[in-house]
Amino acid sequence: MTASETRPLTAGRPFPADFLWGSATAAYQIEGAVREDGRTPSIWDTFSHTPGKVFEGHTGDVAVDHYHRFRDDVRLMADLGLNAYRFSVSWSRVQPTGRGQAVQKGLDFYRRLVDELLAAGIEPSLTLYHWDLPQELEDAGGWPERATAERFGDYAALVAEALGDRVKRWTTLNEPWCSAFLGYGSGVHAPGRTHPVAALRAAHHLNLGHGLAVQALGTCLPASRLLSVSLNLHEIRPLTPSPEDREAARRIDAVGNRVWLGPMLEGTYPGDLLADTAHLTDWSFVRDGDTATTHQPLDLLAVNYYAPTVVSRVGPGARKPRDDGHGGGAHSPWPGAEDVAFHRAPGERTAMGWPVDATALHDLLTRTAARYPGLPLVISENGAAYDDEVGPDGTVHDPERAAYVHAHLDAVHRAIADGVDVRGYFLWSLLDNFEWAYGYAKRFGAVHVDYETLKRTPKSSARWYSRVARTGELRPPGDL
Ligand code: IFM
Repeated sequence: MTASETRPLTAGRPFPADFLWGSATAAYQIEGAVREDGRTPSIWDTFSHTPGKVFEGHTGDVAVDHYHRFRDDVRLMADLGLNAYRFSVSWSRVQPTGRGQAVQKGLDFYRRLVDELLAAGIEPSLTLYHWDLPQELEDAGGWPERATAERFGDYAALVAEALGDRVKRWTTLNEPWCSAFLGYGSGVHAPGRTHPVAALRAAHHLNLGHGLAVQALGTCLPASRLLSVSLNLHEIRPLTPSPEDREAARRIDAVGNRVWLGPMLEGTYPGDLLADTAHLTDWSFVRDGDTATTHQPLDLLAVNYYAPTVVSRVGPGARKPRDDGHGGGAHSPWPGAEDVAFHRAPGERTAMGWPVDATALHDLLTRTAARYPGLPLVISENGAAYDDEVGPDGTVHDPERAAYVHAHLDAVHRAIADGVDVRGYFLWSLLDNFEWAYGYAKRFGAVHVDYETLKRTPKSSARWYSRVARTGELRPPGDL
């Protein structure tokens, strides 16, 4: 029995005193103001304006207008008692062509945002890249090309020079798996390309870009900096204990998780990944010295978790369920795993159709900590979409979201009790926002946004999370 299993389930669960209680967002999902102050299109502007790519043609043109309302949004966080906020910088707002001079107005926006956060006692946590590549860099070849990684290193230096005096917590990439494999493999994300080799090349250049960015941040930032990367690590479960299904799990672990963990944290690509994809590429785009560059010291590993991945192996010609929770489509985002089928775990689901399973988060944290001892973890995203409605009295009652977050925070607490060093939790998301290919149809916010008026209304789950953050103690939603 582990330490965590000996606690009574009804007791309040105290978290470490310096635990970060945050919320998270990303630039394209909330900012709007896409043509203001020198910003130029990113791949998501182009993609969302391409008919048929995003639900009902929704775009991030206005999003939730955070660019103009950031002071109100910081006040909302302060009112909720949060002590940390994770946001991303829009590359095309601060360096519109993806190279060369910075645009001061763009940088000034982030300076004002950070100053407002610091004044409110909220620690900023800055992500350099949350999927919105400047379109000009995509036109030059995008992430499948090495030059994009080099540009990303330069961009990291530019942002660090501008904000390094104010921001201590820096994350290079958010969920590079989505950038590479949904963006260039299945094509359900921008830029919408569908070639497995382009996706693998993109993965390597994202790893390389990460390494170059960490080097640049190390040079430009004071020693007190904390550097990380946010990975959507897949907690993979074989459908049955059969050797075939375990082999399917191994393949997905290789192309879902170890394609990042290997080069970033161990300085090498996993041999089994190279073998699984040998029919597609010889990986000659990885040059001598690259995996030394990708392998840079990090202060934290940031983990995004929503749901487990259940897989089985299918024989040639068999019907293959493709419900991996990433939008389906004709093209697979899993190169080298062509004979793997995806299954939805039974039981409760969120509005995304994703199963609710907090035990998988505990397993993911303990397994990751065992593999990388001494590297603290932070949950940089966790949360759930539900079909929230505004009641006749103007309030939004979302008990399912509070229950989801409670169960996952309980899993984090159990992991900490079991010896895992988890430093914080960032709820995805602060606000309802543009959920990529789903447009505004899926609401992940703790704060409801009326998309007609842009009015913000904290949901009941936000009030519950606020009590947890203020007291530093987890209690079930019904107890508060
Ligand atoms: O909205 C996204 C976010 O941008 C990245 N992680 C998953 C979230 C929910 O799909």
